[in-house]
Amino acid sequence: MSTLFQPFATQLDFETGKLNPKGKVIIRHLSDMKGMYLDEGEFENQLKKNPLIYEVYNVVVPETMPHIQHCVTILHPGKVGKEYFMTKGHYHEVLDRAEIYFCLKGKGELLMQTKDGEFSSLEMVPGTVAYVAPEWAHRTVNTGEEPFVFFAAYPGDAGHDYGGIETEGFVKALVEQNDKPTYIENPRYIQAVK
Ligand code: PAN
Ligand code: ZN
Repeated sequence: MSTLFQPFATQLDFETGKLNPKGKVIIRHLSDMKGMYLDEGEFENQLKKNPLIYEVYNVVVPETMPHIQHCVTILHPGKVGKEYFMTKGHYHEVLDRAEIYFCLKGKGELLMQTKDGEFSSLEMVPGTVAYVAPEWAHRTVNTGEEPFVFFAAYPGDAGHDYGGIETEGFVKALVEQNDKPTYIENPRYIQAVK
């Protein structure tokens, strides 16, 4: 056998969104998202039950170039007050690394922003292939009533910078108003210091 990295395949179950083999699993509960939801009282209330918010199944490949990281996220339905369940969101540690999101199941929104405070969002339904361009932070939000499942692929060395979003927050938040997902300005958003 050559010294080259060997090709391999992973099986994705379209029903559950899970991978086989499972790879590296990341499970985030509400308690992992302190300070991220607008309604702090409702956040504290729901901490008693500490619901599962999302699961990420990562295929294990080296976190270096020229490899391609790939994974599936299962974002569960629910709300904290009026605000829909969402991922933490991040910039890539190597800021100019892009990413592709491919929606397999459920529905949601992909929120993106730059360090200059520019904001963009895309609706995600099964079949949507979204391009997260270089330098855009990204967060997903489940606006539906079933799990929102998407596949992602990104350069091996991208890494994740969560600190930026923990400090800044997102420009906008997605809340239910008159039974519809509605964007509102996030009063706690602070533009990044560059
Ligand atoms: C995705 C995300 C995944 C979970 O695979 O990592 O959806 O979101 P957070 O990482 O923000 O918790 C991705 O964008 N990877 O780069
Ligand atoms: Zn990413």
